[in-house]
Amino acid sequence: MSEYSAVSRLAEEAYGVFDTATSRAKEIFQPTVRLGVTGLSRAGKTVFITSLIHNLIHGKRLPFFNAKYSGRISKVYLQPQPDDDVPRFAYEGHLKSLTDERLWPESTRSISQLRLTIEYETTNSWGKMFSPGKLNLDIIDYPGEWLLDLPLLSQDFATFSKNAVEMAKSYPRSELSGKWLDLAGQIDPDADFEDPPIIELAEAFSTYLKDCKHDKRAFSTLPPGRFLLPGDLEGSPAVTFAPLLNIEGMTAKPNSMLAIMERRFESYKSKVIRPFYQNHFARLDRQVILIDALQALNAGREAVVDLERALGDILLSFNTGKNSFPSNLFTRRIDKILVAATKADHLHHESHDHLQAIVQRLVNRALVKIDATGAEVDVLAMAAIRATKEATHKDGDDEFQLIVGTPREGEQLGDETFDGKTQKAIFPGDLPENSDSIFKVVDSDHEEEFDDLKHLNFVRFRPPALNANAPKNEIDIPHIRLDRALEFLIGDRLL
Ligand SMILES: Nc1nc2c(ncn2[C@@H]2O[C@H](COP(=O)(O)OP(=O)(O)OP(=O)(O)O)[C@@H](O)[C@H]2O)c(=O)[nH]1
Ligand SMILES: [Mg+2]
Repeated sequence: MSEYSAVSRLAEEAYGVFDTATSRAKEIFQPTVRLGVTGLSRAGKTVFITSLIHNLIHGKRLPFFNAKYSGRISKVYLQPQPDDDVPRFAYEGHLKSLTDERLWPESTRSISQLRLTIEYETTNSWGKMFSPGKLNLDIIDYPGEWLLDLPLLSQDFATFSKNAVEMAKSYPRSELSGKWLDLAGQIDPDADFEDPPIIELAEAFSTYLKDCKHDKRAFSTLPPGRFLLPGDLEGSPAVTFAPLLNIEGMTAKPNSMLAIMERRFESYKSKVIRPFYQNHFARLDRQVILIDALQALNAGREAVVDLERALGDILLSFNTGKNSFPSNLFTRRIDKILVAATKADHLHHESHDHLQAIVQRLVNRALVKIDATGAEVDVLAMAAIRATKEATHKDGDDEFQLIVGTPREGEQLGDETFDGKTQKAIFPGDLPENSDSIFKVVDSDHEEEFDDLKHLNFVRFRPPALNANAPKNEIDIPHIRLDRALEFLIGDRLL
């Protein structure tokens, strides 16, 4: 069976399971939006979902979320989640760490979900004759690394190897891939299978992927995603393989190194990627992709180039690209995608639109590269939780726009190291109104610095002081533009 028909059958199976008459009937009586929230690790998924849930249930400041602002939402509450085999999103625990300890939630490394029900008054007079509107909102948090695996479904081991090796040989990843490539060069694909060299090679390959991830140039992730976060699979054959060199056109001899690698690669597809695709991805209706654009801008040109590439890869999975063959099967359902640059509270509000414009341009460029069609894509610069306030400092005729917050312990700015307890006013600098200079650097084919960004001061802050002892419904989580995100994502389903 060709790769194409393999994937199209997979898609049919997935829709066959979920698009049955019963589930369609359920959908009429219990309208549900399945909202996926993803982003590479540390992008801000957990913080975003925690704030979104809290603000939906208790929020008071959501002027651009029409249904709420116009008073049509009567009640929002948590419900038992629909899938019993998926971990629950630990909303209460995350909220507690934010409010009681002023600590950001711990990193979450797997999928989780939660269901909210929104009761609202419809604007439609026909609807009003029946009962108040009710919308279930299923929120699914999953690592963006898993998304980057989806293109592997359409690849065989030789293609996967070729892509991975090409990427590893190109600068700057070539600085990190030497050990693995050397070892790979010593493997004879025709030799009889032996576990120790495969384990050694797979470890060197994982180390290379992890080094890329942790490099200060903030590279985004390369597949296979579970090599970074293997969880229960750690040590199992499905995550113990690695790309091989020069195997194009080769037919694997039985029981050879190549044969075993091919088999394990196929197991990874069938045991890891395919269940994620069928059980979760294929069932999403709307999607938020969080990106840490500020971190990439701060890290320099390579990081921005890499972010743009990763964004293209991610958007491709949502079938915004018509060239990728499986893509048109992927997004039968997803009709709206929000790309949100989180952590805009690191900048003064005058720069928020500039950040949004930079992200819009990154997204447009990524969409052009993948020849996009399909879902509606919107872009937002926002902060799910606003950790800073704003202030102005006057020095003679000059006015400086400052942000005020508690920098995290150990953060540095100039000669100062912060203690994590004291509130500070910081001049964050502003992003240029016109991003041409930034993209000129991005498009240059050599190491170059962002001259326009040199004056920026990025400091990571602790969460804001929230009134921890107050009843939950009185805790107001400040945000930037979360209401606009809500309006884009579910506003049309609350009419
Ligand atoms: N100031 C500010 N910082 C944020 C915001 N959202 C996230 N952060 C920072 O980004 C870090 C990562 O946020 P998380 O929500 O845990 O990110 P994640 O995508 O869930 O990360 P993983 O679970 O590791 O994949 C936090 O620890 C905060 O330091 C925000 O709205 N404002
Ligand atoms: Mg998380």
